[in-house]
Amino acid sequence: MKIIAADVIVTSPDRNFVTLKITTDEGITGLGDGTLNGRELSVASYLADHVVPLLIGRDPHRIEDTWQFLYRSAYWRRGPVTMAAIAAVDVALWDIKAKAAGMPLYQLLGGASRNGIMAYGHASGRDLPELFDSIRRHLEMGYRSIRVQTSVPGINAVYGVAAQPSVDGRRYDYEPAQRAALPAEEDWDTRAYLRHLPGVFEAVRSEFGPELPLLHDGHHRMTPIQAARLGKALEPYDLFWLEDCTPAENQEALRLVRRHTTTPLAIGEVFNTVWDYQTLIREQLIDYVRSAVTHTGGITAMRKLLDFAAQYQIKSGIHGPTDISPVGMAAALHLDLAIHNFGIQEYMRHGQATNEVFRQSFTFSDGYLHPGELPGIGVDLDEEAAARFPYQAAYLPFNRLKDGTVHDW
Ligand code: KDG
Ligand code: MG
Repeated sequence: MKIIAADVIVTSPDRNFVTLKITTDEGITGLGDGTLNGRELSVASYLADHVVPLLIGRDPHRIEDTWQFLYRSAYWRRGPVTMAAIAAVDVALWDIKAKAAGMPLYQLLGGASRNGIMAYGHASGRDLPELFDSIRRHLEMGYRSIRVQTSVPGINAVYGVAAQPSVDGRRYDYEPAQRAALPAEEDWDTRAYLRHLPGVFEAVRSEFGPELPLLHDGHHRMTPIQAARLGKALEPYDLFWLEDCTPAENQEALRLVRRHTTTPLAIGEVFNTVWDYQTLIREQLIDYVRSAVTHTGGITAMRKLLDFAAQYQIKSGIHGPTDISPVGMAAALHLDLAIHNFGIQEYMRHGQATNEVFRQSFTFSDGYLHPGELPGIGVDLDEEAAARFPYQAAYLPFNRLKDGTVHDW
């Protein structure tokens, strides 16, 4: 088999997505997700200008060789743009291989290790009644594990808090990227957040009881000592995980957090290679790996990363917000089903327009996702529908403290 074409499709139903479609001389096609929120056109150019010409004529079955060739032959390694582009190629090739084998991808990865994939959804509220409503709505939608984000008195706009309740899947519960020429400015105050959050979890636990798995995302905003304090304060509320408690560019910083708290820690949605996790995994400084298949070099690299984590009893918690396309999401689900050290999968749901462009076969019921039994990853792209939604500039917000200093968002 030979690759005869590779097309980069940028479409914006509800939000921007970058998809690579690889076509072979046997008529089999494969899809890969290369969406990088707010930097979509850079990945599209990296693929179209520098990767597609290298793919034509290659044997699509040689996935490991293609991965190593794209990673090493560029000379310039790693980084979100490069690794998202490599991921798009890698997932498209796995899609082709599984279609050629007539099997769903998870079968090629070793077969199912479980019946379904436990997923968590995003509940949020500006105050406790709104938060409780949002949790109840998520339970009604079938979620059995819930991420809890809340407004903080004194801060105008906080990551993860929906401004209004979602209706009929027509809008996301929370979509941070905004369609505009410039990124929006938000505000932040870590002391106010640290004062407020434990009381919120106390209220949620007393309303919903001890069983419900609860998660929280700190979104990189704390210093290590602040993160240590929050982890300790949240211990009575038995979190499933505290995510991105600090930006982990300094992996050693997690030693300090770990010394002070037994709250489980999840890190890595902005990471893109196994090297970003070396100290975190080897010293067991985290409990869950948050990388996305889309941002960490695809199935090939994620499998190696998660196998490394497995040796240290660290589990998966694959990133699955709306900026992972249905293609990236489906790829994650096949991996989730196959690996032994599965932890949980984030599942935020796409809007109606996205579901028109990407026809998916994965299912969600009673808290569990399943990738389905179609050969390949099980997602089709309707190119006519995609063409109806051209790219629109959209950016994630950024933060400033009260005195005007830029802070991590
Ligand atoms: O593009 C940024 C989002 O992917 C990120 O803000 C979502 O933190 C996130 C999460 O945990 O889903
Ligand atoms: Mg996060």
